[in-house]
Amino acid sequence: MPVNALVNIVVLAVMLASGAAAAPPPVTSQLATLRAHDLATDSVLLSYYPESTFETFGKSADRPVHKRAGDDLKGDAIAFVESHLKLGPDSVAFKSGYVNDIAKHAYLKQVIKGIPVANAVANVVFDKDGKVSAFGYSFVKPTTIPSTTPSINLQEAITRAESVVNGTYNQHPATLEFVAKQDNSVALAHVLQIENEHTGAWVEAFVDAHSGDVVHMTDFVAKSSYRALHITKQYPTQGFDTILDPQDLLSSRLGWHNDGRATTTITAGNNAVAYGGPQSLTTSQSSPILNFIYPQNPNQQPTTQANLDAARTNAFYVANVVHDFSYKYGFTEEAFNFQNNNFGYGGYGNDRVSISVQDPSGRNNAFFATPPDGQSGRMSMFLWDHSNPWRDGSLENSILIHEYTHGITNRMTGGGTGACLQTYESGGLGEGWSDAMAEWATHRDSSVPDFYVGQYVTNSASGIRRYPYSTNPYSTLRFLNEVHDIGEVWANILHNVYAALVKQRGFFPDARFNPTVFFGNVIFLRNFIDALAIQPCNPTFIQARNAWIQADINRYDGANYCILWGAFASRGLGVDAGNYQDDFNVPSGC
Ligand SMILES: *[C@@H]1O[C@H](CO)[C@@H](O)[C@H](O)[C@H]1NC(C)=O
Ligand SMILES: [Ca+2]
Ligand SMILES: [Zn+2]
Repeated sequence: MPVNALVNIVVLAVMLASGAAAAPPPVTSQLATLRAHDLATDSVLLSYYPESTFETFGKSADRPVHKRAGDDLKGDAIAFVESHLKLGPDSVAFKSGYVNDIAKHAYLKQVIKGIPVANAVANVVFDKDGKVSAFGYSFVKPTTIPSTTPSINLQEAITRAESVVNGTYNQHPATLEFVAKQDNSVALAHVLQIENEHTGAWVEAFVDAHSGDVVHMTDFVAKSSYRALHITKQYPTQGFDTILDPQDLLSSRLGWHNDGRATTTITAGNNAVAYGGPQSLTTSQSSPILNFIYPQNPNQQPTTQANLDAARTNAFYVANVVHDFSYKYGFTEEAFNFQNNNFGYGGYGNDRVSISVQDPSGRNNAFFATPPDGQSGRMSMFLWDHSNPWRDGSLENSILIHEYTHGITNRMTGGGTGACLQTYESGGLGEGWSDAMAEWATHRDSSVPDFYVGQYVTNSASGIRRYPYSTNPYSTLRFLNEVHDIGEVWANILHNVYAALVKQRGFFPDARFNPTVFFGNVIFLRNFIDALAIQPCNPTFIQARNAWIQADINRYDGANYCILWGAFASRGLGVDAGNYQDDFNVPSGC
């Protein structure tokens, strides 16, 4: 091994955290490239994500055409990236990809000396004619490359990661990868997953295979650090319904209680399992005739058997409904969704969502952990103690939808890795999409009232966000370094996009079941889901907006171009917005 591999000591980006305070605020320019992780060792690890470049090609005739004629997505994508970025052969590896009704998506990784670079990725979108319609990449040109032969073995790396993360290696197969660092070097790393059921931690740790330091981390858990606000009494505004056969058999082929191997009569099926207790204890409730009628008694604690059963039933119902309608709009097996059995339609199975209702590991919160395709998403729902009796997060649909949507956005951005919404800015987009999806699901007609999250669980009129929807424009990001605060800005932008589309294109009440009609609320969710697959890894607000514009061109030939631009521009994301400066201009012709 060359000597310089040993002396190339990794400069760990660790800073002392002040007591219990959260990670240090990044300077604005780093919102899009960094994320701090608090470590068990009372220090902070700054993970670096090379900035993504994102090109969209609209419908201009001279956009890049791939050079091959075949129907070989892998070969076409590699050929395009290598030629477009003028790279030598063997610089790019295909990671995942799929074809849907309007586009072909390929997700790739940069390769150096035969080893993939975990955070240097690319995605190419081809339209039906094989023309490139979008291209995102975060490739690097490192100045230092260590030896590709590890100096420390996997077992040592596991021991190191377990102590730094305070958890246990979960036996998911480890890999050896490069990871690009902020100092323009790459580190050779053992990449392995660490979990801690008691703290809810679930990360992918990158342990430098030469120095033994943890140099990078993927956090699979989208944390919801909800704000506790003043408590004003409020009753749930909607009563319980008795819902018959809600499963959509076009999305869930065998219904909600059959995974192709067995039929269940409990809250367990192909898309989700909901049970009371911690994540390790996958029990579920039994109901002999699929008759989940458990009246909730609001005057008793949520932990009574009847109330727990009501909560499990509701969590199972909501997760399956979101599975079914998001499937219709493109979150399919091939697009890395959550199902045990994929019925031969591609993607990895055995990853239904595992919902722990009244999970004892936390309170006044909820989590969703999104590991890569093929490992179950984990939704942890907690009790809330702002009132007496306490309230159950699993009885507030908006919180369930918010959490499940973390799974959708984390899986669809970047091709199923769960590793592409890691920066502050993209993490904030993630929170925004989750609220926007929860809002989308509530609409029953063309009115667009203010939207609140968490009114029930907090027993307060204002809920858990600072505003029902934020009136702050894009430039507010300059002052924010917390993903939920950033998410409020994006959720509000999408709230305005939704309102503009519904105003111009009308409202279709059966949108959950029919994504093919041309109505505002349908167009909104189409572009929402389509854009996730188009945008680059760790997108910025600007790139997320550009992916929406391109998505509309791909599916609707840009029919909503000016509506979208008008709405984005109204919140500061106009054509000349950038560097956290607002711009309110729309393109000429709009
Ligand atoms: C480490 O994990 C244990 C549970 O496995 C927990 O009790 C403890 O508080 C954790 N320590 C830190 C510093 O997070
Ligand atoms: Ca899957
Ligand atoms: Zn969230």
